[in-house]
Amino acid sequence: MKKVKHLGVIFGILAIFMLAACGNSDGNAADSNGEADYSEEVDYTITGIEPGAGISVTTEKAIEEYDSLQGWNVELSSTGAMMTELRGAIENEEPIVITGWNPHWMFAEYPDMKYLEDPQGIYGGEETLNSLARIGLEEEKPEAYKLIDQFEWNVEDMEEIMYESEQTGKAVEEVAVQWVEDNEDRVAEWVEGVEDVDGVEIELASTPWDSERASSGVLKEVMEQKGFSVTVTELDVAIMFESIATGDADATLGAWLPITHKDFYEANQDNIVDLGPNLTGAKIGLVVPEYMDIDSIEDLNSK
Ligand code: PBE
Repeated sequence: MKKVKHLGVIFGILAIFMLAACGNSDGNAADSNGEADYSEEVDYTITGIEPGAGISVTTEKAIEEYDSLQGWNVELSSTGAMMTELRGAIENEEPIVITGWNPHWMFAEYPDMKYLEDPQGIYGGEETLNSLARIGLEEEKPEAYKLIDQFEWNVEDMEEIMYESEQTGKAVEEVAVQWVEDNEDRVAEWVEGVEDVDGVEIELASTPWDSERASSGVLKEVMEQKGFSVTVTELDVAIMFESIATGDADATLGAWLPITHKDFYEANQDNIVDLGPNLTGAKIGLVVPEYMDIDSIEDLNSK
């Protein structure tokens, strides 16, 4: 009699589990349509990067603007930690929503990922990476200004350096120096009409991401070949903009515009010289693995 009772309880529990899993063979959380409720599975959390990053600020805005993201939060830590969580999720085919961008090696390493559509355009469309100079650089160090103004390359160049560094474990800066050696024709265009100098000092402000380690590393090498003495300093995005505006630094290659660094740009735009894009076709947004059966930020569910 006792045994039978227990069996009844067990069957009851089983039935509840089977109902919960209905229409969802993985047994994961399901919404009222019987589809996997990824939002609940990821605990309404976007896996993000460093707190000071433009993409982190933009993601806070997305959480404010999208009904589907009400009650969500973005977990801010570091790019390295986000990549570790992404790897773990993909290995187990678990859902994850990350803050993603190009240029980066994440899409070379994990090709089966997609940007979620962003109908409200919070993350913008195509981003450019702009070069900014301090006011007065053109007059005081014209050869530096000219070279920085002539520097431009593309997403594939930058990603090549980033991916090789990731694969080989070599520092991005070291791979950048090699890239300069291997791409003489490209470099020749940037230094066209630039006279050699004798130890003119240049302070390049940068940010702590491999994309900017690559561009700053390439420019530093090219400038040093022309006789400049270049220091690259990695700063928080906000400080990077301020350092150009106050004249503490001469220039940066790392302004992601018009969206990613919008607030920082607008706060400083009267005190900086915008030399325009050194790279076009960059992008930021929310990224998920292909095996997640959603296409848009609006396919997520509020808490
Ligand atoms: N990023 C890469 C940075 C700039 C470089 C997109 C992560 C950001 O500020 O969001």
